[in-house]
Amino acid sequence: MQIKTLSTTPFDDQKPGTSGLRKKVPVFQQPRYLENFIQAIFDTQTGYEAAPLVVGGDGRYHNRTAIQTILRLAAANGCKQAIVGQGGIFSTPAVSHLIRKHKAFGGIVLSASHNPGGPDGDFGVKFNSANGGPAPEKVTDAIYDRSRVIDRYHTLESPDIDLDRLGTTAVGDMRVEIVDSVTDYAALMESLFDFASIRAMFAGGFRMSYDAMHAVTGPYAREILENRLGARAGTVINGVPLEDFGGGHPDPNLEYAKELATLMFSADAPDFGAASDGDGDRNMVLGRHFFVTPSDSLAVIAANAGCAPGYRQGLKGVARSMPTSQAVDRVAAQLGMACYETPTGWKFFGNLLDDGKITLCGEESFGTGSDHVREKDGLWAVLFWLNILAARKEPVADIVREHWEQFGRNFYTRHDYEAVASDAANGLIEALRAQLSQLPGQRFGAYEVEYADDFSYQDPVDGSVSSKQGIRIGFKGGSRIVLRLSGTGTEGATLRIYIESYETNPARHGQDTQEALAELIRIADEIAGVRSRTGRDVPTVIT
Ligand code: VG1
Ligand code: CO
Repeated sequence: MQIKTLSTTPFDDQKPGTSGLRKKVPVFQQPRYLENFIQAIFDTQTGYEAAPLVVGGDGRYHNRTAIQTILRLAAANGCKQAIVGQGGIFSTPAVSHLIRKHKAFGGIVLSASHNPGGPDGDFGVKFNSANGGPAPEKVTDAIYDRSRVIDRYHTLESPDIDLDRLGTTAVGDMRVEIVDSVTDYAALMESLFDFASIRAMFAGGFRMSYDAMHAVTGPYAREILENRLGARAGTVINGVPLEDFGGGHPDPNLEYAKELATLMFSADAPDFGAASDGDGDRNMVLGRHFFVTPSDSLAVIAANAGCAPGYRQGLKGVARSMPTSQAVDRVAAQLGMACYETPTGWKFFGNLLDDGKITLCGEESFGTGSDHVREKDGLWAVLFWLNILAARKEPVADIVREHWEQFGRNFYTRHDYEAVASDAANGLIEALRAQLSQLPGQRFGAYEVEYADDFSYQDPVDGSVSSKQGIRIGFKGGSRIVLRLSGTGTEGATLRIYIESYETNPARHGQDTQEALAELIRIADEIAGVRSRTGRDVPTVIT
Protein backbone atom coordinates (compact mmCIF):
# COMPACT_ATOMS: atom_id res chain seq x y z
CA MET A 1 0.00 0.00 0.00
CA GLN A 2 1.48 3.28 -1.16
CA ILE A 3 0.43 6.00 1.27
CA LYS A 4 0.60 9.55 -0.05
CA THR A 5 0.87 12.46 2.34
CA LEU A 6 -0.36 15.59 0.62
CA SER A 7 -0.05 19.11 1.88
CA THR A 8 -3.13 21.21 2.39
CA THR A 9 -4.25 24.54 3.84
CA PRO A 10 -7.13 24.97 6.30
CA PHE A 11 -10.68 26.08 5.53
CA ASP A 12 -12.02 28.34 8.23
CA ASP A 13 -15.66 27.20 8.12
CA GLN A 14 -15.54 23.58 9.28
CA LYS A 15 -17.29 24.01 12.61
CA PRO A 16 -19.89 21.25 13.08
CA GLY A 17 -23.36 22.56 14.01
CA THR A 18 -26.28 20.91 15.81
CA SER A 19 -25.70 17.73 13.81
CA GLY A 20 -22.45 17.55 11.87
CA LEU A 21 -20.88 19.76 9.22
CA ARG A 22 -23.44 20.93 6.65
CA LYS A 23 -22.64 22.93 3.55
CA LYS A 24 -23.82 23.30 -0.01
CA VAL A 25 -22.62 20.52 -2.32
CA PRO A 26 -20.23 22.84 -4.26
CA VAL A 27 -18.48 23.68 -0.99
CA PHE A 28 -17.87 19.99 -0.32
CA GLN A 29 -16.74 19.54 -3.93
CA GLN A 30 -13.81 21.93 -3.49
CA PRO A 31 -10.50 20.12 -3.63
CA ARG A 32 -9.26 19.11 -0.15
CA TYR A 33 -12.45 20.26 1.63
CA LEU A 34 -13.77 16.84 2.60
CA GLU A 35 -10.22 15.47 2.94
CA ASN A 36 -9.33 18.15 5.51
CA PHE A 37 -12.38 17.46 7.64
CA ILE A 38 -11.97 13.67 7.58
CA GLN A 39 -8.25 13.95 8.33
CA ALA A 40 -9.13 16.24 11.25
CA ILE A 41 -11.25 13.38 12.64
CA PHE A 42 -8.36 10.90 12.42
CA ASP A 43 -5.89 13.44 13.82
CA THR A 44 -8.00 13.95 16.93
CA GLN A 45 -9.28 10.41 17.59
CA THR A 46 -7.63 7.20 18.71
CA GLY A 47 -8.51 3.54 18.38
CA TYR A 48 -9.27 3.44 14.65
CA GLU A 49 -6.49 0.96 13.88
CA ALA A 50 -8.05 -1.63 16.17
CA ALA A 51 -11.80 -1.51 15.47
CA PRO A 52 -13.95 -1.15 12.36
CA LEU A 53 -15.27 2.11 10.93
CA VAL A 54 -18.89 2.21 9.72
CA VAL A 55 -19.58 4.37 6.66
CA GLY A 56 -22.79 5.17 4.80
CA GLY A 57 -25.12 7.95 3.84
CA ASP A 58 -28.64 8.87 2.86
CA GLY A 59 -28.00 8.49 -0.86
CA ARG A 60 -28.03 12.18 -1.69
CA TYR A 61 -25.97 13.70 -4.50
CA HIS A 62 -22.21 13.38 -3.81
CA ASN A 63 -22.74 10.41 -1.44
CA ARG A 64 -20.86 7.85 -3.52
CA THR A 65 -17.97 10.16 -4.40
CA ALA A 66 -17.53 11.16 -0.77
CA ILE A 67 -17.51 7.54 0.41
CA GLN A 68 -14.69 6.62 -1.99
CA THR A 69 -12.64 9.57 -0.71
CA ILE A 70 -13.31 8.68 2.92
CA LEU A 71 -12.33 5.03 2.43
CA ARG A 72 -9.00 6.05 0.89
CA LEU A 73 -8.25 8.37 3.81
CA ALA A 74 -9.32 5.73 6.32
CA ALA A 75 -7.01 3.11 4.79
CA ALA A 76 -4.09 5.54 4.57
CA ASN A 77 -4.58 6.50 8.21
CA GLY A 78 -4.32 2.89 9.32
CA CYS A 79 -7.92 1.65 9.62
CA LYS A 80 -7.97 -2.11 9.17
CA GLN A 81 -11.67 -2.63 8.47
CA ALA A 82 -14.63 -0.63 7.16
CA ILE A 83 -18.29 -1.64 7.08
CA VAL A 84 -20.18 0.08 4.27
CA GLY A 85 -23.86 -0.10 3.32
CA GLN A 86 -24.68 -1.46 -0.12
CA GLY A 87 -24.85 1.36 -2.64
CA GLY A 88 -23.39 3.61 0.06
CA ILE A 89 -26.77 3.60 1.83
CA PHE A 90 -27.27 3.57 5.59
CA SER A 91 -29.85 5.39 7.63
CA THR A 92 -28.47 7.29 10.61
CA PRO A 93 -30.06 4.90 13.16
CA ALA A 94 -28.75 1.89 11.19
CA VAL A 95 -25.19 3.29 11.44
CA SER A 96 -25.68 3.79 15.16
CA HIS A 97 -26.81 0.19 15.53
CA LEU A 98 -23.91 -1.24 13.49
CA ILE A 99 -21.33 0.74 15.45
CA ARG A 100 -22.70 -0.82 18.62
CA LYS A 101 -23.13 -4.28 17.20
CA HIS A 102 -19.60 -4.49 15.80
CA LYS A 103 -17.97 -2.54 18.65
CA ALA A 104 -16.70 -0.19 15.98
CA PHE A 105 -14.40 2.73 16.59
CA GLY A 106 -17.10 5.01 15.20
CA GLY A 107 -19.04 5.88 12.09
CA ILE A 108 -19.24 8.51 9.40
CA VAL A 109 -22.70 9.39 8.11
CA LEU A 110 -22.99 11.38 4.90
CA SER A 111 -26.17 13.38 5.20
CA ALA A 112 -27.61 16.83 5.60
CA SER A 113 -30.71 15.14 7.01
CA HIS A 114 -33.91 17.00 6.11
CA ASN A 115 -32.12 19.67 4.01
CA PRO A 116 -32.71 19.42 0.24
CA GLY A 117 -30.14 17.60 -1.92
CA GLY A 118 -28.91 17.65 -5.51
CA PRO A 119 -25.97 19.43 -7.18
CA ASP A 120 -27.01 22.79 -5.68
CA GLY A 121 -28.48 21.31 -2.52
CA ASP A 122 -26.90 20.49 0.80
CA PHE A 123 -24.40 17.85 1.85
CA GLY A 124 -23.19 16.93 5.30
CA VAL A 125 -20.82 14.79 7.33
CA LYS A 126 -21.54 13.54 10.83
CA PHE A 127 -19.06 11.70 13.01
CA ASN A 128 -20.44 9.22 15.54
CA SER A 129 -18.41 7.86 18.42
CA ALA A 130 -17.97 4.30 19.71
CA ASN A 131 -21.23 4.45 21.70
CA GLY A 132 -23.07 4.89 18.38
CA GLY A 133 -24.11 8.45 19.09
CA PRO A 134 -23.24 11.83 17.58
CA ALA A 135 -19.85 12.96 18.79
CA PRO A 136 -20.20 15.12 21.90
CA GLU A 137 -19.22 18.78 21.82
CA LYS A 138 -15.72 18.25 23.16
CA VAL A 139 -15.01 15.94 20.21
CA THR A 140 -16.54 18.21 17.56
CA ASP A 141 -14.68 21.16 19.09
CA ALA A 142 -11.40 19.25 18.84
CA ILE A 143 -12.10 18.34 15.19
CA TYR A 144 -12.88 21.97 14.42
CA ASP A 145 -9.72 23.20 16.16
CA ARG A 146 -7.66 20.73 14.16
CA SER A 147 -9.35 21.76 10.89
CA ARG A 148 -8.12 25.32 11.44
CA VAL A 149 -4.44 24.39 11.45
CA ILE A 150 -4.35 21.26 9.32
CA ASP A 151 -1.47 21.18 6.86
CA ARG A 152 -1.47 17.66 5.43
CA TYR A 153 -3.66 14.61 4.90
CA HIS A 154 -2.98 10.94 4.13
CA THR A 155 -4.54 9.12 1.22
CA LEU A 156 -3.56 6.52 -1.37
CA GLU A 157 -3.86 5.74 -5.05
CA SER A 158 -6.49 3.07 -5.35
CA PRO A 159 -9.34 2.54 -7.80
CA ASP A 160 -12.95 3.17 -6.74
CA ILE A 161 -14.53 0.07 -5.24
CA ASP A 162 -17.87 -1.32 -6.38
CA LEU A 163 -20.25 -0.11 -3.66
CA ASP A 164 -23.13 -2.18 -5.00
CA ARG A 165 -21.63 -5.66 -4.77
CA LEU A 166 -22.19 -7.36 -1.41
CA GLY A 167 -19.15 -9.04 0.12
CA THR A 168 -15.58 -8.32 1.02
CA THR A 169 -13.24 -6.11 -0.93
CA ALA A 170 -10.28 -3.90 -0.05
CA VAL A 171 -8.92 -0.39 -0.27
CA GLY A 172 -5.15 -0.58 0.20
CA ASP A 173 -4.63 -2.80 3.25
CA MET A 174 -8.07 -2.06 4.66
CA ARG A 175 -10.73 -4.75 4.38
CA VAL A 176 -14.10 -3.37 3.28
CA GLU A 177 -17.32 -5.27 3.96
CA ILE A 178 -20.22 -4.18 1.79
CA VAL A 179 -23.29 -5.25 3.77
CA ASP A 180 -27.01 -5.20 3.15
CA SER A 181 -28.18 -1.87 4.53
CA VAL A 182 -31.41 -3.18 6.04
CA THR A 183 -30.93 -6.69 7.52
CA ASP A 184 -29.36 -5.90 10.89
CA TYR A 185 -31.62 -2.95 11.53
CA ALA A 186 -34.77 -4.94 10.70
CA ALA A 187 -33.69 -7.69 13.11
CA LEU A 188 -33.22 -5.11 15.87
CA MET A 189 -36.75 -3.80 15.30
CA GLU A 190 -38.13 -7.31 15.40
CA SER A 191 -36.47 -7.82 18.79
CA LEU A 192 -38.21 -4.75 20.27
CA PHE A 193 -41.77 -4.87 18.95
CA ASP A 194 -44.61 -7.36 18.80
CA PHE A 195 -44.45 -8.12 15.08
CA ALA A 196 -47.06 -10.91 15.38
CA SER A 197 -49.75 -8.52 16.71
CA ILE A 198 -48.91 -5.85 14.15
CA ARG A 199 -49.03 -8.46 11.38
CA ALA A 200 -52.45 -9.60 12.62
CA MET A 201 -53.66 -5.99 12.61
CA PHE A 202 -52.61 -5.52 8.97
CA ALA A 203 -54.16 -8.87 8.08
CA GLY A 204 -57.41 -7.62 9.62
CA GLY A 205 -57.59 -4.77 7.10
CA PHE A 206 -55.70 -1.99 8.91
CA ARG A 207 -54.47 0.50 6.31
CA MET A 208 -51.37 2.63 6.45
CA SER A 209 -49.42 5.00 4.21
CA TYR A 210 -45.70 5.60 4.77
CA ASP A 211 -43.97 8.42 2.91
CA ALA A 212 -40.24 7.77 2.56
CA MET A 213 -39.91 11.11 0.73
CA HIS A 214 -37.48 9.57 -1.80
CA ALA A 215 -34.96 9.41 1.00
CA VAL A 216 -33.10 6.67 2.81
CA THR A 217 -35.92 4.83 4.61
CA GLY A 218 -37.61 3.53 1.44
CA PRO A 219 -35.77 0.16 1.43
CA TYR A 220 -36.08 -0.16 5.22
CA ALA A 221 -39.81 0.55 5.24
CA ARG A 222 -40.55 -1.78 2.31
CA GLU A 223 -38.73 -4.66 3.98
CA ILE A 224 -40.19 -4.11 7.45
CA LEU A 225 -43.73 -2.88 6.73
CA GLU A 226 -44.57 -4.67 3.52
CA ASN A 227 -42.43 -7.82 3.60
CA ARG A 228 -42.21 -8.64 7.29
CA LEU A 229 -45.44 -7.13 8.63
CA GLY A 230 -47.68 -7.82 5.63
CA ALA A 231 -48.85 -4.27 4.98
CA ARG A 232 -50.34 -4.15 1.50
CA ALA A 233 -48.04 -3.40 -1.44
CA GLY A 234 -47.99 0.34 -2.06
CA THR A 235 -48.08 1.18 1.66
CA VAL A 236 -44.67 2.77 1.16
CA ILE A 237 -44.85 5.77 -1.17
CA ASN A 238 -41.87 7.65 -2.64
CA GLY A 239 -39.86 4.61 -1.61
CA VAL A 240 -36.90 4.84 -3.97
CA PRO A 241 -34.00 6.92 -2.62
CA LEU A 242 -33.12 9.63 -5.17
CA GLU A 243 -30.05 11.86 -5.23
CA ASP A 244 -32.22 14.98 -5.12
CA PHE A 245 -35.14 13.47 -3.14
CA GLY A 246 -37.34 14.15 -6.15
CA GLY A 247 -36.68 17.89 -5.81
CA GLY A 248 -38.34 18.19 -2.38
CA HIS A 249 -37.27 18.85 1.17
CA PRO A 250 -37.07 15.40 2.76
CA ASP A 251 -38.52 16.90 5.92
CA PRO A 252 -41.47 15.05 7.44
CA ASN A 253 -43.87 17.79 8.47
CA LEU A 254 -47.27 18.92 7.22
CA GLU A 255 -45.66 21.47 4.92
CA TYR A 256 -43.11 19.30 3.11
CA ALA A 257 -44.80 15.88 3.31
CA LYS A 258 -47.78 17.37 1.44
CA GLU A 259 -48.77 14.21 -0.40
CA LEU A 260 -49.16 12.25 2.82
CA ALA A 261 -50.80 15.12 4.71
CA THR A 262 -53.39 15.58 1.96
CA LEU A 263 -54.13 11.86 1.92
CA MET A 264 -54.52 11.65 5.71
CA PHE A 265 -57.09 14.45 5.71
CA SER A 266 -59.03 13.10 2.69
CA ALA A 267 -62.27 11.13 2.73
CA ASP A 268 -60.43 7.89 1.93
CA ALA A 269 -57.70 8.38 4.52
CA PRO A 270 -56.08 5.21 5.84
CA ASP A 271 -55.95 4.44 9.58
CA PHE A 272 -52.37 5.54 10.04
CA GLY A 273 -49.84 7.70 8.22
CA ALA A 274 -46.13 8.23 8.78
CA ALA A 275 -43.10 9.80 7.13
CA SER A 276 -39.35 10.00 7.66
CA ASP A 277 -36.62 12.44 6.73
CA GLY A 278 -33.51 12.30 4.52
CA ASP A 279 -31.41 10.13 6.78
CA GLY A 280 -34.23 8.27 8.51
CA ASP A 281 -33.90 9.59 12.03
CA ARG A 282 -37.04 11.77 12.07
CA ASN A 283 -40.66 10.72 12.01
CA MET A 284 -44.09 12.25 11.62
CA VAL A 285 -47.18 10.26 12.62
CA LEU A 286 -50.81 10.91 11.79
CA GLY A 287 -54.11 9.21 12.35
CA ARG A 288 -57.15 9.55 10.12
CA HIS A 289 -57.73 13.31 9.93
CA PHE A 290 -55.44 13.75 12.90
CA PHE A 291 -51.88 15.08 13.27
CA VAL A 292 -49.84 14.03 16.29
CA THR A 293 -47.31 16.66 17.35
CA PRO A 294 -43.86 15.18 17.97
CA SER A 295 -43.99 16.38 21.58
CA ASP A 296 -47.31 14.57 22.11
CA SER A 297 -45.97 11.51 20.31
CA LEU A 298 -43.10 11.25 22.80
CA ALA A 299 -45.54 11.60 25.71
CA VAL A 300 -47.97 9.01 24.33
CA ILE A 301 -45.15 6.53 23.68
CA ALA A 302 -43.84 7.08 27.22
CA ALA A 303 -47.30 6.51 28.71
CA ASN A 304 -47.90 3.37 26.61
CA ALA A 305 -44.38 1.93 26.51
CA GLY A 306 -45.52 -1.27 28.21
CA CYS A 307 -47.37 -2.29 25.00
CA ALA A 308 -44.03 -3.10 23.34
CA PRO A 309 -42.09 -6.21 24.42
CA GLY A 310 -38.75 -4.37 24.39
CA TYR A 311 -40.02 -1.86 26.97
CA ARG A 312 -42.25 -4.05 29.15
CA GLN A 313 -39.80 -3.97 32.03
CA GLY A 314 -40.54 -0.24 32.45
CA LEU A 315 -38.73 3.00 31.69
CA LYS A 316 -35.71 4.21 33.64
CA GLY A 317 -36.53 7.82 32.88
CA VAL A 318 -37.19 10.18 29.98
CA ALA A 319 -35.59 13.26 28.46
CA ARG A 320 -36.60 15.96 26.03
CA SER A 321 -34.77 18.82 24.39
CA MET A 322 -35.46 22.20 25.98
CA PRO A 323 -37.80 23.58 23.27
CA THR A 324 -39.86 20.36 23.19
CA SER A 325 -43.25 20.72 24.90
CA GLN A 326 -43.59 19.67 28.51
CA ALA A 327 -46.15 16.96 27.68
CA VAL A 328 -43.70 14.18 28.55
CA ASP A 329 -42.88 15.90 31.86
CA ARG A 330 -46.52 15.36 32.87
CA VAL A 331 -46.27 11.66 32.09
CA ALA A 332 -43.01 11.33 34.01
CA ALA A 333 -44.50 13.12 37.01
CA GLN A 334 -47.58 10.86 37.09
CA LEU A 335 -45.55 7.69 36.63
CA GLY A 336 -42.88 8.77 39.09
CA MET A 337 -39.96 8.82 36.62
CA ALA A 338 -37.05 11.18 36.23
CA CYS A 339 -37.35 13.68 33.35
CA TYR A 340 -34.35 15.58 31.97
CA GLU A 341 -34.28 18.77 29.89
CA THR A 342 -31.31 18.99 27.50
CA PRO A 343 -30.16 21.45 24.83
CA THR A 344 -31.26 20.91 21.22
CA GLY A 345 -29.43 18.10 19.41
CA TRP A 346 -29.26 14.36 19.97
CA LYS A 347 -25.68 14.43 21.21
CA PHE A 348 -26.91 15.70 24.58
CA PHE A 349 -28.92 12.51 25.21
CA GLY A 350 -25.88 10.23 24.80
CA ASN A 351 -24.56 10.37 28.35
CA LEU A 352 -28.03 9.96 29.87
CA LEU A 353 -28.62 6.86 27.73
CA ASP A 354 -25.14 5.40 28.31
CA ASP A 355 -25.43 5.93 32.04
CA GLY A 356 -28.83 4.22 32.26
CA LYS A 357 -30.60 7.35 33.45
CA ILE A 358 -33.21 7.32 30.67
CA THR A 359 -34.84 4.86 28.30
CA LEU A 360 -36.80 7.24 26.01
CA CYS A 361 -36.04 10.69 24.67
CA GLY A 362 -37.28 13.07 22.03
CA GLU A 363 -37.26 16.45 20.36
CA GLU A 364 -40.06 18.63 19.03
CA SER A 365 -38.37 18.50 15.63
CA PHE A 366 -39.90 15.11 14.81
CA GLY A 367 -37.21 13.13 16.62
CA THR A 368 -37.97 10.26 18.97
CA GLY A 369 -35.73 7.46 20.20
CA SER A 370 -34.62 5.15 22.97
CA ASP A 371 -31.63 3.32 24.37
CA HIS A 372 -31.78 0.71 21.54
CA VAL A 373 -29.38 2.96 19.58
CA ARG A 374 -27.83 6.38 20.23
CA GLU A 375 -29.64 8.34 17.52
CA LYS A 376 -33.22 9.34 17.01
CA ASP A 377 -34.95 6.70 14.97
CA GLY A 378 -37.80 7.39 12.54
CA LEU A 379 -38.98 3.89 11.71
CA TRP A 380 -38.59 2.79 15.32
CA ALA A 381 -41.10 5.47 16.36
CA VAL A 382 -43.49 4.41 13.60
CA LEU A 383 -43.24 0.78 14.72
CA PHE A 384 -43.80 1.84 18.34
CA TRP A 385 -47.03 3.51 17.27
CA LEU A 386 -48.07 0.45 15.27
CA ASN A 387 -47.40 -1.69 18.33
CA ILE A 388 -49.52 0.62 20.53
CA LEU A 389 -52.31 0.61 17.94
CA ALA A 390 -52.21 -3.19 17.69
CA ALA A 391 -52.37 -3.51 21.48
CA ARG A 392 -55.01 -0.87 22.19
CA LYS A 393 -57.16 -1.42 19.09
CA GLU A 394 -58.32 2.22 19.12
CA PRO A 395 -57.84 4.94 16.50
CA VAL A 396 -54.85 7.28 16.85
CA ALA A 397 -57.11 10.29 17.54
CA ASP A 398 -58.87 8.54 20.44
CA ILE A 399 -55.58 7.48 22.01
CA VAL A 400 -54.24 11.03 21.92
CA ARG A 401 -57.49 12.59 23.19
CA GLU A 402 -57.62 10.14 26.07
CA HIS A 403 -54.02 11.01 26.79
CA TRP A 404 -54.92 14.72 27.02
CA GLU A 405 -57.80 13.92 29.36
CA GLN A 406 -55.48 12.08 31.69
CA PHE A 407 -52.45 14.39 31.56
CA GLY A 408 -53.78 17.70 30.23
CA ARG A 409 -52.95 19.09 26.79
CA ASN A 410 -49.85 21.04 25.90
CA PHE A 411 -50.78 23.13 22.88
CA TYR A 412 -47.61 23.52 20.89
CA THR A 413 -46.32 25.14 17.72
CA ARG A 414 -43.01 26.12 16.18
CA HIS A 415 -42.66 29.08 13.83
CA ASP A 416 -39.54 29.13 11.65
CA TYR A 417 -38.20 32.17 9.84
CA GLU A 418 -35.71 30.79 7.33
CA ALA A 419 -32.86 32.56 5.52
CA VAL A 420 -33.09 35.69 7.66
CA ALA A 421 -30.09 38.05 7.42
CA SER A 422 -27.58 36.85 10.04
CA ASP A 423 -27.10 40.33 11.52
CA ALA A 424 -30.82 40.81 12.04
CA ALA A 425 -31.19 37.39 13.67
CA ASN A 426 -28.19 37.85 15.96
CA GLY A 427 -29.37 41.35 16.84
CA LEU A 428 -32.76 40.00 17.84
CA ILE A 429 -31.25 37.41 20.18
CA GLU A 430 -28.79 39.93 21.65
CA ALA A 431 -31.59 42.40 22.35
CA LEU A 432 -33.58 39.65 24.05
CA ARG A 433 -30.63 38.70 26.23
CA ALA A 434 -30.34 42.30 27.33
CA GLN A 435 -34.01 42.30 28.42
CA LEU A 436 -34.02 39.02 30.30
CA SER A 437 -33.45 40.35 33.79
CA GLN A 438 -36.33 42.83 33.51
CA LEU A 439 -38.95 40.38 32.25
CA PRO A 440 -39.89 38.40 35.38
CA GLY A 441 -43.00 39.87 36.97
CA GLN A 442 -44.04 41.77 33.81
CA ARG A 443 -47.57 41.17 32.52
CA PHE A 444 -48.48 40.64 28.88
CA GLY A 445 -52.29 40.40 28.52
CA ALA A 446 -53.40 37.44 30.60
CA TYR A 447 -49.86 36.18 31.07
CA GLU A 448 -47.33 37.02 33.78
CA VAL A 449 -43.65 36.19 33.24
CA GLU A 450 -42.37 33.81 35.89
CA TYR A 451 -38.78 33.39 34.64
CA ALA A 452 -36.66 34.43 31.66
CA ASP A 453 -33.20 33.05 30.93
CA ASP A 454 -30.72 31.89 28.33
CA PHE A 455 -30.77 28.10 28.77
CA SER A 456 -27.63 26.57 30.18
CA TYR A 457 -27.17 22.84 30.73
CA GLN A 458 -24.86 20.96 32.97
CA ASP A 459 -24.51 17.33 31.93
CA PRO A 460 -25.32 15.26 35.03
CA VAL A 461 -22.88 12.53 33.99
CA ASP A 462 -19.67 14.32 32.98
CA GLY A 463 -20.40 17.74 34.44
CA SER A 464 -19.76 19.59 31.16
CA VAL A 465 -21.63 22.86 30.74
CA SER A 466 -23.27 24.11 27.51
CA SER A 467 -24.49 27.69 27.70
CA LYS A 468 -26.44 30.06 25.41
CA GLN A 469 -28.72 27.26 24.23
CA GLY A 470 -31.84 29.37 23.66
CA ILE A 471 -33.97 32.05 25.30
CA ARG A 472 -36.74 30.74 27.57
CA ILE A 473 -39.57 32.94 28.73
CA GLY A 474 -41.83 31.04 31.12
CA PHE A 475 -45.22 32.27 32.30
CA LYS A 476 -47.19 31.39 35.41
CA GLY A 477 -49.30 28.29 34.71
CA GLY A 478 -46.79 26.53 32.47
CA SER A 479 -46.97 28.47 29.18
CA ARG A 480 -43.63 29.19 27.49
CA ILE A 481 -42.03 31.02 24.63
CA VAL A 482 -38.60 29.82 23.46
CA LEU A 483 -36.43 31.46 20.81
CA ARG A 484 -33.20 30.15 19.33
CA LEU A 485 -31.19 30.19 16.12
CA SER A 486 -30.83 27.00 14.11
CA GLY A 487 -27.49 25.23 13.93
CA THR A 488 -28.24 23.16 10.83
CA GLY A 489 -29.07 25.74 8.16
CA THR A 490 -26.72 26.59 5.31
CA GLU A 491 -28.18 29.96 4.26
CA GLY A 492 -28.26 33.06 6.49
CA ALA A 493 -29.89 32.39 9.84
CA THR A 494 -33.03 30.49 10.75
CA LEU A 495 -34.94 31.84 13.72
CA ARG A 496 -37.06 29.27 15.54
CA ILE A 497 -39.82 30.37 17.89
CA TYR A 498 -41.43 27.67 20.01
CA ILE A 499 -44.72 28.41 21.74
CA GLU A 500 -46.53 26.33 24.28
CA SER A 501 -49.50 26.55 26.62
CA TYR A 502 -51.01 24.07 29.02
CA GLU A 503 -54.72 23.29 29.25
CA THR A 504 -56.32 20.92 31.77
CA ASN A 505 -59.96 21.49 30.80
CA PRO A 506 -61.04 18.75 28.33
CA ALA A 507 -63.80 21.03 27.01
CA ARG A 508 -61.04 23.19 25.52
CA HIS A 509 -58.83 20.40 24.16
CA GLY A 510 -60.49 20.50 20.73
CA GLN A 511 -59.36 24.05 19.90
CA ASP A 512 -57.23 24.77 16.87
CA THR A 513 -53.57 25.03 17.92
CA GLN A 514 -52.80 28.35 16.20
CA GLU A 515 -55.96 29.87 17.71
CA ALA A 516 -55.22 28.51 21.16
CA LEU A 517 -51.73 30.02 20.97
CA ALA A 518 -52.62 33.26 19.14
CA GLU A 519 -52.16 35.48 22.19
CA LEU A 520 -48.75 33.97 23.01
CA ILE A 521 -47.67 34.28 19.36
CA ARG A 522 -48.52 37.97 19.53
CA ILE A 523 -46.62 38.33 22.82
CA ALA A 524 -43.54 36.66 21.29
CA ASP A 525 -43.54 39.27 18.56
CA GLU A 526 -44.05 42.07 21.08
CA ILE A 527 -41.12 40.95 23.25
CA ALA A 528 -38.70 39.98 20.47
CA GLY A 529 -39.69 42.42 17.72
CA VAL A 530 -39.71 39.61 15.18
CA ARG A 531 -41.52 41.52 12.44
CA SER A 532 -39.61 44.74 12.78
CA ARG A 533 -36.19 43.10 13.05
CA THR A 534 -36.54 40.42 10.38
CA GLY A 535 -38.82 42.34 8.04
CA ARG A 536 -41.01 39.25 7.82
CA ASP A 537 -44.75 39.24 8.39
CA VAL A 538 -45.23 35.52 8.45
CA PRO A 539 -43.10 32.48 9.30
CA THR A 540 -41.61 30.41 6.47
CA VAL A 541 -42.79 27.15 8.01
CA ILE A 542 -45.23 26.44 10.84
CA THR A 543 -45.12 23.04 12.50
C1 VG1 B 1 -32.57 20.82 14.09
C2 VG1 B 1 -33.59 20.47 15.15
C3 VG1 B 1 -32.94 19.60 16.22
C4 VG1 B 1 -32.31 18.37 15.56
C5 VG1 B 1 -31.36 18.80 14.47
C6 VG1 B 1 -30.79 17.61 13.71
O1 VG1 B 1 -31.54 21.59 14.65
O2 VG1 B 1 -34.15 21.62 15.72
O3 VG1 B 1 -33.91 19.26 17.18
O4 VG1 B 1 -31.63 17.61 16.52
O5 VG1 B 1 -32.03 19.63 13.54
O6 VG1 B 1 -31.79 16.83 13.18
P1 VG1 B 1 -31.48 23.19 14.53
O7 VG1 B 1 -30.21 23.59 15.19
O8 VG1 B 1 -31.56 23.52 13.07
O9 VG1 B 1 -32.69 23.69 15.25
V1 VG1 B 1 -31.45 15.98 11.75
O10 VG1 B 1 -32.76 14.95 11.42
O11 VG1 B 1 -31.22 17.29 10.76
O12 VG1 B 1 -30.03 15.17 12.04
CO1 CO C 1 -32.33 13.57 10.08
